[in-house]
Amino acid sequence: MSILNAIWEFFANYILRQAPYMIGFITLLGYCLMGKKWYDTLSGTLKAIIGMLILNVGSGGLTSNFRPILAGLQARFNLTACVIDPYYGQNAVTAGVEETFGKGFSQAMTLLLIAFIVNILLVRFNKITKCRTLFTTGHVQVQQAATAYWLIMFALPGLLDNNVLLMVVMAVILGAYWAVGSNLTVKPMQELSEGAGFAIAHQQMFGIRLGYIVADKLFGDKGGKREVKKVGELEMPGFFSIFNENMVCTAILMTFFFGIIMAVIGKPFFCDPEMAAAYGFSAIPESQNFVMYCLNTCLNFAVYLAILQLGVRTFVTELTASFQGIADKLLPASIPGVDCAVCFGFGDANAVTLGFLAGLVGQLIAIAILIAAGSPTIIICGFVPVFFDNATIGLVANEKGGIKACLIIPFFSGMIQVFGAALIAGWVGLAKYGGYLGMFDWDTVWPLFTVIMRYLGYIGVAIVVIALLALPQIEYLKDPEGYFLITEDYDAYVEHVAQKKAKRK
Ligand code: ASC
Repeated sequence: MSILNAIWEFFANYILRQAPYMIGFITLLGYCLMGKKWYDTLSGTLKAIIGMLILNVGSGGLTSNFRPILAGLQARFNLTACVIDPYYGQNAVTAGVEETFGKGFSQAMTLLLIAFIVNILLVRFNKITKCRTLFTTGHVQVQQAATAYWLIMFALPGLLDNNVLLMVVMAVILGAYWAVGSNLTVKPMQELSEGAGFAIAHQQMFGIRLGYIVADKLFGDKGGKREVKKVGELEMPGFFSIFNENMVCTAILMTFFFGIIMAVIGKPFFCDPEMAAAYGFSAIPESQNFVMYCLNTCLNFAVYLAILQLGVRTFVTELTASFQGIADKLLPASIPGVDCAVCFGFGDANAVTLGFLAGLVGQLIAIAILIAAGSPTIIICGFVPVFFDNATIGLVANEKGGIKACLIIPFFSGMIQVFGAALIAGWVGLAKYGGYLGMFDWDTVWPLFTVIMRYLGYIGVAIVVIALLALPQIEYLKDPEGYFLITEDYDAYVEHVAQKKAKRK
Protein backbone atom coordinates (compact mmCIF):
# COMPACT_ATOMS: atom_id res chain seq x y z
CA MET A 1 0.00 0.00 0.00
CA SER A 2 2.74 2.40 0.96
CA ILE A 3 4.41 1.86 -2.42
CA LEU A 4 1.15 2.71 -4.20
CA ASN A 5 0.79 5.74 -1.98
CA ALA A 6 4.29 6.87 -2.76
CA ILE A 7 3.68 6.45 -6.48
CA TRP A 8 0.46 8.42 -6.28
CA GLU A 9 2.10 11.13 -4.25
CA PHE A 10 4.91 11.41 -6.76
CA PHE A 11 2.39 11.53 -9.62
CA ALA A 12 0.26 14.17 -7.90
CA ASN A 13 3.21 16.37 -6.92
CA TYR A 14 5.43 16.13 -9.95
CA ILE A 15 3.00 15.41 -12.82
CA LEU A 16 -0.54 16.52 -12.01
CA ARG A 17 0.56 19.74 -10.36
CA GLN A 18 3.30 20.60 -12.84
CA ALA A 19 1.73 21.79 -16.05
CA PRO A 20 4.66 20.84 -18.38
CA TYR A 21 4.67 17.26 -17.16
CA MET A 22 0.90 17.09 -17.16
CA ILE A 23 0.82 18.11 -20.83
CA GLY A 24 3.61 15.61 -21.52
CA PHE A 25 1.63 12.92 -19.78
CA ILE A 26 -1.53 13.62 -21.81
CA THR A 27 0.50 13.50 -25.01
CA LEU A 28 2.19 10.28 -23.98
CA LEU A 29 -1.17 8.73 -23.20
CA GLY A 30 -2.63 9.83 -26.54
CA TYR A 31 0.27 8.47 -28.56
CA CYS A 32 0.30 5.18 -26.66
CA LEU A 33 -3.43 4.75 -27.30
CA MET A 34 -2.82 5.41 -30.99
CA GLY A 35 -0.10 2.74 -31.04
CA LYS A 36 2.57 5.14 -32.34
CA LYS A 37 6.17 3.94 -32.68
CA TRP A 38 8.20 4.30 -29.47
CA TYR A 39 10.54 6.93 -30.92
CA ASP A 40 7.65 9.08 -32.21
CA THR A 41 6.00 8.81 -28.83
CA LEU A 42 9.23 9.78 -27.08
CA SER A 43 9.90 12.75 -29.34
CA GLY A 44 6.29 13.98 -29.14
CA THR A 45 6.25 13.72 -25.37
CA LEU A 46 9.56 15.57 -25.06
CA LYS A 47 8.38 18.33 -27.37
CA ALA A 48 5.20 18.71 -25.35
CA ILE A 49 7.16 19.08 -22.10
CA ILE A 50 9.84 21.36 -23.56
CA GLY A 51 7.21 23.52 -25.29
CA MET A 52 5.49 24.10 -21.98
CA LEU A 53 8.85 24.89 -20.30
CA ILE A 54 9.57 27.46 -23.04
CA LEU A 55 6.15 28.94 -22.42
CA ASN A 56 7.08 29.32 -18.76
CA VAL A 57 10.19 31.29 -19.76
CA GLY A 58 8.09 33.64 -21.89
CA SER A 59 5.44 34.07 -19.27
CA GLY A 60 7.98 34.68 -16.50
CA GLY A 61 9.59 37.32 -18.70
CA LEU A 62 6.29 39.03 -19.38
CA THR A 63 5.51 39.15 -15.70
CA SER A 64 8.82 40.68 -14.70
CA ASN A 65 8.79 43.12 -17.61
CA PHE A 66 5.34 44.20 -16.61
CA ARG A 67 5.92 44.47 -12.88
CA PRO A 68 7.41 47.98 -12.61
CA ILE A 69 4.68 49.41 -14.87
CA LEU A 70 1.84 47.81 -12.95
CA ALA A 71 3.49 48.95 -9.73
CA GLY A 72 3.85 52.50 -11.05
CA LEU A 73 0.19 52.73 -11.99
CA GLN A 74 -0.82 51.32 -8.65
CA ALA A 75 1.49 53.46 -6.54
CA ARG A 76 1.00 56.74 -8.36
CA PHE A 77 -2.60 56.63 -9.55
CA ASN A 78 -4.22 53.74 -7.72
CA LEU A 79 -5.09 52.19 -11.11
CA THR A 80 -5.05 48.59 -12.22
CA ALA A 81 -3.88 48.05 -15.79
CA CYS A 82 -5.18 44.91 -17.38
CA VAL A 83 -3.98 43.73 -20.78
CA ILE A 84 -6.65 41.85 -22.69
CA ASP A 85 -4.78 39.04 -24.34
CA PRO A 86 -5.09 35.27 -23.92
CA TYR A 87 -1.43 34.84 -22.98
CA TYR A 88 -1.54 37.61 -20.40
CA GLY A 89 -4.79 36.13 -19.18
CA GLN A 90 -3.24 32.73 -18.73
CA ASN A 91 -0.31 34.35 -17.02
CA ALA A 92 -2.59 36.21 -14.63
CA VAL A 93 -4.32 32.96 -13.67
CA THR A 94 -0.97 31.26 -13.09
CA ALA A 95 0.27 34.19 -11.03
CA GLY A 96 -2.82 34.58 -8.86
CA VAL A 97 -4.64 31.29 -8.53
CA GLU A 98 -2.66 29.95 -5.58
CA GLU A 99 -2.97 33.20 -3.65
CA THR A 100 -6.65 33.72 -4.46
CA PHE A 101 -8.12 30.22 -4.27
CA GLY A 102 -5.35 28.16 -2.68
CA LYS A 103 -5.21 25.90 -5.72
CA GLY A 104 -2.48 25.16 -8.26
CA PHE A 105 -2.50 25.86 -11.98
CA SER A 106 -2.01 22.28 -13.07
CA GLN A 107 -5.54 21.41 -11.98
CA ALA A 108 -6.62 23.63 -14.84
CA MET A 109 -4.85 21.12 -17.08
CA THR A 110 -6.82 18.28 -15.53
CA LEU A 111 -9.93 20.34 -16.23
CA LEU A 112 -8.84 20.63 -19.86
CA LEU A 113 -8.56 16.88 -20.16
CA ILE A 114 -11.97 16.13 -18.64
CA ALA A 115 -13.70 18.94 -20.55
CA PHE A 116 -12.24 17.55 -23.74
CA ILE A 117 -13.71 14.16 -22.88
CA VAL A 118 -17.10 15.87 -22.39
CA ASN A 119 -16.72 17.43 -25.86
CA ILE A 120 -15.86 14.00 -27.32
CA LEU A 121 -18.92 12.42 -25.70
CA LEU A 122 -21.22 15.17 -26.94
CA VAL A 123 -19.99 14.60 -30.48
CA ARG A 124 -19.95 10.81 -30.13
CA PHE A 125 -23.66 10.86 -29.35
CA ASN A 126 -24.52 13.51 -31.90
CA LYS A 127 -27.68 11.75 -33.02
CA ILE A 128 -29.07 12.95 -29.70
CA THR A 129 -26.96 16.00 -28.89
CA LYS A 130 -26.67 17.39 -32.48
CA CYS A 131 -23.09 18.47 -31.73
CA ARG A 132 -20.99 18.04 -34.89
CA THR A 133 -17.63 19.54 -33.98
CA LEU A 134 -14.61 18.67 -31.90
CA PHE A 135 -12.47 21.45 -30.42
CA THR A 136 -8.88 20.79 -31.47
CA THR A 137 -7.01 24.04 -30.84
CA GLY A 138 -4.94 23.05 -27.84
CA HIS A 139 -3.35 26.39 -26.95
CA VAL A 140 -6.79 27.99 -26.86
CA GLN A 141 -8.04 25.12 -24.71
CA VAL A 142 -5.22 25.76 -22.25
CA GLN A 143 -6.07 29.47 -22.04
CA GLN A 144 -9.78 28.82 -21.74
CA ALA A 145 -9.36 26.05 -19.18
CA ALA A 146 -7.27 28.43 -17.09
CA THR A 147 -9.80 31.25 -17.27
CA ALA A 148 -12.85 29.04 -16.84
CA TYR A 149 -11.10 27.50 -13.82
CA TRP A 150 -10.84 30.95 -12.25
CA LEU A 151 -14.32 32.19 -13.22
CA ILE A 152 -16.09 29.08 -11.98
CA MET A 153 -14.19 28.98 -8.69
CA PHE A 154 -15.13 32.61 -8.25
CA ALA A 155 -18.78 31.90 -9.09
CA LEU A 156 -19.12 28.79 -6.93
CA PRO A 157 -16.92 29.23 -3.85
CA GLY A 158 -18.95 26.54 -2.08
CA LEU A 159 -17.31 23.96 -4.35
CA LEU A 160 -13.74 24.79 -3.40
CA ASP A 161 -13.61 22.07 -0.75
CA ASN A 162 -14.92 19.37 -3.05
CA ASN A 163 -12.31 18.87 -5.73
CA VAL A 164 -14.06 16.10 -7.62
CA LEU A 165 -17.42 17.86 -7.87
CA LEU A 166 -15.66 21.10 -8.75
CA MET A 167 -13.87 19.42 -11.65
CA VAL A 168 -17.04 17.71 -12.90
CA VAL A 169 -19.10 20.92 -12.88
CA MET A 170 -16.33 22.86 -14.58
CA ALA A 171 -15.71 20.20 -17.18
CA VAL A 172 -19.37 19.90 -18.13
CA ILE A 173 -19.70 23.65 -18.63
CA LEU A 174 -16.42 24.06 -20.50
CA GLY A 175 -16.89 20.89 -22.58
CA ALA A 176 -20.43 21.97 -23.52
CA TYR A 177 -19.13 25.42 -24.46
CA TRP A 178 -16.49 23.85 -26.72
CA ALA A 179 -18.92 21.52 -28.44
CA VAL A 180 -21.78 24.01 -28.79
CA GLY A 181 -19.69 27.09 -29.58
CA SER A 182 -17.74 25.46 -32.40
CA ASN A 183 -20.96 23.91 -33.67
CA LEU A 184 -22.42 27.43 -34.01
CA THR A 185 -19.72 28.29 -36.53
CA VAL A 186 -20.45 25.40 -38.90
CA LYS A 187 -22.92 27.29 -41.06
CA PRO A 188 -20.97 30.57 -41.36
CA MET A 189 -17.75 28.68 -42.11
CA GLN A 190 -19.20 26.21 -44.59
CA GLU A 191 -20.77 29.13 -46.45
CA LEU A 192 -17.59 31.23 -46.35
CA SER A 193 -15.34 28.37 -47.50
CA GLU A 194 -17.91 26.75 -49.77
CA GLY A 195 -17.78 23.50 -47.91
CA ALA A 196 -14.11 23.14 -46.90
CA GLY A 197 -15.25 21.04 -43.94
CA PHE A 198 -14.02 22.87 -40.88
CA ALA A 199 -15.56 24.82 -38.04
CA ILE A 200 -13.90 27.38 -35.77
CA ALA A 201 -12.71 26.28 -32.35
CA HIS A 202 -11.49 29.53 -30.94
CA GLN A 203 -12.50 32.35 -28.63
CA GLN A 204 -15.19 34.25 -30.53
CA MET A 205 -17.50 31.45 -31.66
CA PHE A 206 -20.64 33.09 -30.33
CA GLY A 207 -19.30 36.33 -31.78
CA ILE A 208 -19.01 34.74 -35.23
CA ARG A 209 -22.58 33.50 -35.19
CA LEU A 210 -23.84 36.78 -33.80
CA GLY A 211 -21.91 38.77 -36.44
CA TYR A 212 -23.31 36.46 -39.10
CA ILE A 213 -26.89 36.97 -37.92
CA VAL A 214 -26.60 40.75 -37.48
CA ALA A 215 -24.88 41.16 -40.86
CA ASP A 216 -27.59 39.13 -42.51
CA LYS A 217 -30.52 40.83 -40.79
CA LEU A 218 -29.29 44.45 -40.90
CA PHE A 219 -27.02 44.56 -43.94
CA GLY A 220 -27.91 41.45 -45.96
CA ASP A 221 -29.38 41.29 -49.44
CA LYS A 222 -32.88 40.43 -48.18
CA GLY A 223 -33.26 37.50 -50.54
CA GLY A 224 -31.84 39.44 -53.51
CA LYS A 225 -33.87 42.62 -52.91
CA ARG A 226 -30.90 44.75 -51.82
CA GLU A 227 -27.46 45.18 -53.35
CA VAL A 228 -24.54 44.30 -51.06
CA LYS A 229 -21.11 45.76 -51.87
CA LYS A 230 -18.26 43.62 -50.56
CA VAL A 231 -14.76 44.60 -49.44
CA GLY A 232 -13.21 42.74 -52.38
CA GLU A 233 -14.47 45.50 -54.63
CA LEU A 234 -12.25 48.13 -52.91
CA GLU A 235 -8.61 49.14 -53.56
CA MET A 236 -6.38 49.13 -50.38
CA PRO A 237 -3.12 51.03 -49.64
CA GLY A 238 0.08 48.93 -49.32
CA PHE A 239 1.00 49.81 -45.71
CA PHE A 240 -1.98 47.75 -44.57
CA SER A 241 0.24 44.71 -44.76
CA ILE A 242 2.21 45.65 -41.60
CA PHE A 243 -0.89 44.92 -39.57
CA ASN A 244 -0.74 41.29 -40.63
CA GLU A 245 2.56 40.72 -38.84
CA ASN A 246 1.98 39.70 -35.26
CA MET A 247 5.37 40.76 -33.88
CA VAL A 248 5.38 44.18 -35.55
CA CYS A 249 1.84 44.89 -34.57
CA THR A 250 2.44 43.90 -30.94
CA ALA A 251 5.54 46.08 -30.81
CA ILE A 252 3.65 49.08 -32.19
CA LEU A 253 0.64 48.61 -29.91
CA MET A 254 2.73 48.02 -26.79
CA THR A 255 5.07 50.95 -27.50
CA PHE A 256 2.09 53.19 -28.06
CA PHE A 257 0.22 52.21 -24.90
CA PHE A 258 3.01 51.49 -22.46
CA GLY A 259 5.15 54.31 -23.85
CA ILE A 260 2.46 56.78 -22.85
CA ILE A 261 1.85 55.06 -19.52
CA MET A 262 5.56 54.94 -18.62
CA ALA A 263 6.01 58.59 -19.58
CA VAL A 264 3.08 59.52 -17.36
CA ILE A 265 4.43 57.51 -14.42
CA GLY A 266 7.75 59.30 -14.92
CA LYS A 267 11.40 58.38 -14.56
CA PRO A 268 11.76 59.06 -10.80
CA PHE A 269 9.46 56.15 -9.97
CA PHE A 270 11.56 53.67 -11.96
CA CYS A 271 14.76 54.96 -10.31
CA ASP A 272 13.42 54.90 -6.76
CA PRO A 273 15.14 52.06 -4.83
CA GLU A 274 12.46 52.03 -2.13
CA MET A 275 9.65 51.56 -4.64
CA ALA A 276 11.71 48.92 -6.41
CA ALA A 277 12.18 46.99 -3.18
CA ALA A 278 8.51 47.34 -2.21
CA TYR A 279 7.20 46.11 -5.57
CA GLY A 280 9.95 43.64 -6.41
CA PHE A 281 11.56 45.09 -9.52
CA SER A 282 15.07 46.36 -10.25
CA ALA A 283 15.45 50.13 -10.17
CA ILE A 284 17.23 51.80 -13.09
CA PRO A 285 20.27 54.07 -12.52
CA GLU A 286 19.71 57.83 -12.81
CA SER A 287 22.18 57.94 -15.68
CA GLN A 288 20.02 55.67 -17.85
CA ASN A 289 18.32 57.33 -20.82
CA PHE A 290 14.63 57.12 -20.01
CA VAL A 291 13.33 57.09 -23.58
CA MET A 292 15.52 54.13 -24.45
CA TYR A 293 14.51 52.37 -21.24
CA CYS A 294 10.83 52.76 -22.17
CA LEU A 295 11.41 51.65 -25.73
CA ASN A 296 13.38 48.62 -24.60
CA THR A 297 10.75 47.64 -22.07
CA CYS A 298 7.97 47.98 -24.65
CA LEU A 299 9.81 45.99 -27.31
CA ASN A 300 10.51 43.27 -24.77
CA PHE A 301 6.77 42.63 -24.61
CA ALA A 302 6.97 41.52 -28.23
CA VAL A 303 10.04 39.40 -27.39
CA TYR A 304 8.44 37.52 -24.52
CA LEU A 305 5.22 37.13 -26.42
CA ALA A 306 7.17 35.55 -29.28
CA ILE A 307 8.91 33.16 -26.86
CA LEU A 308 5.58 32.30 -25.33
CA GLN A 309 4.04 31.61 -28.70
CA LEU A 310 6.98 29.43 -29.73
CA GLY A 311 6.43 27.39 -26.59
CA VAL A 312 2.73 27.13 -27.26
CA ARG A 313 3.21 26.09 -30.87
CA THR A 314 5.74 23.46 -29.84
CA PHE A 315 3.50 21.68 -27.39
CA VAL A 316 0.23 22.26 -29.16
CA THR A 317 1.24 20.47 -32.33
CA GLU A 318 1.91 17.36 -30.26
CA LEU A 319 -1.10 17.79 -28.04
CA THR A 320 -3.55 18.14 -30.94
CA ALA A 321 -1.96 15.31 -32.90
CA SER A 322 -2.32 12.96 -29.96
CA PHE A 323 -5.82 14.27 -29.22
CA GLN A 324 -6.93 13.93 -32.78
CA GLY A 325 -5.68 10.38 -33.04
CA ILE A 326 -7.95 9.46 -30.19
CA ALA A 327 -10.84 11.42 -31.68
CA ASP A 328 -10.55 10.00 -35.21
CA LYS A 329 -11.04 6.49 -33.98
CA LEU A 330 -13.98 7.41 -31.82
CA LEU A 331 -15.88 10.06 -33.76
CA PRO A 332 -17.31 9.42 -37.19
CA ALA A 333 -19.57 12.09 -38.76
CA SER A 334 -17.86 15.03 -37.17
CA ILE A 335 -15.69 17.87 -38.47
CA PRO A 336 -12.76 19.44 -36.65
CA GLY A 337 -12.98 22.83 -35.01
CA VAL A 338 -9.76 24.69 -35.90
CA ASP A 339 -7.95 27.97 -35.27
CA CYS A 340 -9.75 31.10 -36.50
CA ALA A 341 -6.73 32.00 -38.64
CA VAL A 342 -7.70 29.12 -40.94
CA CYS A 343 -10.69 31.07 -42.25
CA PHE A 344 -8.46 33.97 -43.32
CA GLY A 345 -7.64 31.88 -46.37
CA PHE A 346 -11.24 32.28 -47.56
CA GLY A 347 -13.43 35.27 -48.44
CA ASP A 348 -12.01 38.77 -49.04
CA ALA A 349 -8.48 39.06 -47.61
CA ASN A 350 -8.88 42.80 -46.98
CA ALA A 351 -11.94 42.18 -44.85
CA VAL A 352 -9.48 40.74 -42.33
CA THR A 353 -7.54 44.02 -42.09
CA LEU A 354 -10.60 46.24 -42.17
CA GLY A 355 -12.35 44.21 -39.48
CA PHE A 356 -9.23 44.48 -37.33
CA LEU A 357 -8.90 48.26 -37.82
CA ALA A 358 -12.59 48.86 -37.11
CA GLY A 359 -12.25 46.75 -33.95
CA LEU A 360 -9.16 48.70 -32.91
CA VAL A 361 -11.00 52.03 -33.27
CA GLY A 362 -13.88 50.59 -31.21
CA GLN A 363 -11.46 49.43 -28.50
CA LEU A 364 -9.61 52.77 -28.36
CA ILE A 365 -12.83 54.74 -28.00
CA ALA A 366 -14.03 52.37 -25.29
CA ILE A 367 -10.70 52.74 -23.42
CA ALA A 368 -10.99 56.53 -23.62
CA ILE A 369 -14.50 56.27 -22.18
CA LEU A 370 -13.22 54.05 -19.33
CA ILE A 371 -10.52 56.58 -18.47
CA ALA A 372 -12.92 59.54 -18.70
CA ALA A 373 -15.43 57.74 -16.49
CA GLY A 374 -12.78 57.11 -13.82
CA SER A 375 -12.84 53.31 -14.03
CA PRO A 376 -10.40 51.73 -11.53
CA THR A 377 -9.46 49.12 -14.14
CA ILE A 378 -7.81 50.41 -17.30
CA ILE A 379 -7.84 48.04 -20.24
CA ILE A 380 -4.85 47.82 -22.54
CA CYS A 381 -5.39 46.38 -26.04
CA GLY A 382 -3.58 43.14 -26.63
CA PHE A 383 -2.85 42.12 -30.18
CA VAL A 384 -4.67 38.79 -30.18
CA PRO A 385 -8.23 39.92 -29.33
CA VAL A 386 -8.12 43.12 -31.31
CA PHE A 387 -6.79 41.34 -34.36
CA PHE A 388 -8.08 37.77 -34.39
CA ASP A 389 -11.57 38.43 -32.99
CA ASN A 390 -12.38 41.44 -35.08
CA ALA A 391 -10.73 40.17 -38.24
CA THR A 392 -12.70 36.93 -38.06
CA ILE A 393 -15.96 38.64 -37.24
CA GLY A 394 -15.31 41.22 -39.97
CA LEU A 395 -14.66 38.49 -42.53
CA VAL A 396 -17.90 36.71 -41.74
CA ALA A 397 -19.85 39.99 -41.61
CA ASN A 398 -18.48 41.07 -45.01
CA GLU A 399 -19.59 37.79 -46.55
CA LYS A 400 -23.20 38.34 -45.48
CA GLY A 401 -23.54 42.11 -45.33
CA GLY A 402 -20.67 43.68 -47.30
CA ILE A 403 -18.39 46.60 -46.39
CA LYS A 404 -20.79 48.33 -44.02
CA ALA A 405 -21.23 45.17 -41.97
CA CYS A 406 -17.46 44.55 -42.08
CA LEU A 407 -16.79 47.96 -40.50
CA ILE A 408 -19.72 48.49 -38.16
CA ILE A 409 -19.98 45.05 -36.54
CA PRO A 410 -16.27 44.73 -35.56
CA PHE A 411 -16.36 48.35 -34.33
CA PHE A 412 -19.02 47.41 -31.80
CA SER A 413 -17.34 44.12 -31.05
CA GLY A 414 -14.19 46.11 -30.14
CA MET A 415 -16.15 48.26 -27.70
CA ILE A 416 -17.85 45.23 -26.19
CA GLN A 417 -14.47 43.55 -25.69
CA VAL A 418 -13.14 46.45 -23.64
CA PHE A 419 -16.23 47.09 -21.53
CA GLY A 420 -16.92 43.39 -20.99
CA ALA A 421 -13.31 42.70 -20.00
CA ALA A 422 -13.12 45.69 -17.66
CA LEU A 423 -16.26 44.59 -15.83
CA ILE A 424 -15.49 40.90 -15.51
CA ALA A 425 -11.74 41.12 -14.90
CA GLY A 426 -12.21 43.79 -12.25
CA TRP A 427 -15.04 41.89 -10.57
CA VAL A 428 -13.43 38.45 -10.38
CA GLY A 429 -10.05 39.84 -9.35
CA LEU A 430 -7.99 38.88 -12.41
CA ALA A 431 -7.25 42.49 -13.38
CA LYS A 432 -5.05 42.73 -10.30
CA TYR A 433 -2.67 40.23 -11.89
CA GLY A 434 -2.33 42.30 -15.05
CA GLY A 435 -4.29 40.36 -17.62
CA TYR A 436 -7.51 38.83 -18.82
CA LEU A 437 -8.25 36.45 -21.68
CA GLY A 438 -10.32 39.23 -23.22
CA MET A 439 -11.56 37.53 -26.40
CA PHE A 440 -15.13 38.19 -27.53
CA ASP A 441 -16.92 35.21 -25.96
CA TRP A 442 -15.01 35.79 -22.73
CA ASP A 443 -16.25 39.38 -22.56
CA THR A 444 -19.86 38.41 -23.24
CA VAL A 445 -21.17 34.88 -22.71
CA TRP A 446 -18.67 33.82 -20.05
CA PRO A 447 -19.28 36.87 -17.85
CA LEU A 448 -22.98 36.11 -18.24
CA PHE A 449 -22.42 32.49 -17.14
CA THR A 450 -20.38 33.78 -14.19
CA VAL A 451 -23.12 36.15 -13.06
CA ILE A 452 -25.83 33.48 -13.40
CA MET A 453 -23.83 30.92 -11.41
CA ARG A 454 -22.60 33.35 -8.79
CA TYR A 455 -26.17 34.43 -7.94
CA LEU A 456 -28.13 31.23 -8.57
CA GLY A 457 -25.60 28.58 -7.50
CA TYR A 458 -26.47 25.08 -8.70
CA ILE A 459 -29.65 26.29 -10.38
CA GLY A 460 -27.43 28.69 -12.29
CA VAL A 461 -25.16 25.81 -13.34
CA ALA A 462 -28.21 23.94 -14.64
CA ILE A 463 -29.47 26.99 -16.53
CA VAL A 464 -26.10 27.53 -18.20
CA VAL A 465 -25.70 23.88 -19.24
CA ILE A 466 -29.28 23.50 -20.47
CA ALA A 467 -29.15 26.78 -22.40
CA LEU A 468 -25.91 25.71 -24.07
CA LEU A 469 -27.16 22.25 -25.01
CA ALA A 470 -30.42 23.69 -26.35
CA LEU A 471 -28.65 25.74 -29.04
CA PRO A 472 -27.77 22.88 -31.42
CA GLN A 473 -31.25 21.44 -30.93
CA ILE A 474 -32.85 24.74 -31.96
CA GLU A 475 -30.63 24.97 -35.02
CA TYR A 476 -31.44 21.37 -35.90
CA LEU A 477 -35.19 21.91 -35.64
CA LYS A 478 -35.03 24.84 -38.04
CA ASP A 479 -33.75 22.57 -40.80
CA PRO A 480 -33.60 18.86 -39.86
CA GLU A 481 -32.75 17.70 -43.37
CA GLY A 482 -29.99 20.21 -44.00
CA TYR A 483 -28.42 20.07 -40.56
CA PHE A 484 -26.08 17.13 -41.04
CA LEU A 485 -26.05 17.48 -44.81
CA ILE A 486 -24.10 20.75 -44.54
CA THR A 487 -21.09 18.91 -43.12
CA GLU A 488 -21.47 15.61 -44.96
CA ASP A 489 -22.11 16.82 -48.52
CA TYR A 490 -21.99 20.56 -49.03
CA ASP A 491 -23.05 20.52 -52.71
CA ALA A 492 -26.14 18.53 -51.84
CA TYR A 493 -26.80 21.00 -49.05
CA VAL A 494 -26.64 23.97 -51.46
CA GLU A 495 -29.13 22.20 -53.68
CA HIS A 496 -31.36 21.48 -50.70
CA VAL A 497 -31.37 25.17 -49.73
CA ALA A 498 -32.18 26.22 -53.30
CA GLN A 499 -35.08 23.80 -53.41
CA LYS A 500 -36.41 25.07 -50.11
CA LYS A 501 -36.27 28.64 -51.41
CA ALA A 502 -38.04 27.69 -54.64
CA LYS A 503 -40.79 25.97 -52.68
CA ARG A 504 -41.32 29.04 -50.53
CA LYS A 505 -41.83 31.19 -53.63
C1 ASC B 1 -5.48 33.07 -29.75
C2 ASC B 1 -4.20 32.68 -29.32
C3 ASC B 1 -3.35 32.81 -30.36
C4 ASC B 1 -4.07 33.29 -31.50
C5 ASC B 1 -3.98 32.33 -32.61
C6 ASC B 1 -4.63 32.86 -33.83
O1 ASC B 1 -6.47 33.07 -29.07
O2 ASC B 1 -3.89 32.29 -28.14
O3 ASC B 1 -2.06 32.57 -30.37
O4 ASC B 1 -5.41 33.44 -31.07
O5 ASC B 1 -4.62 31.14 -32.25
O6 ASC B 1 -4.22 32.14 -34.94
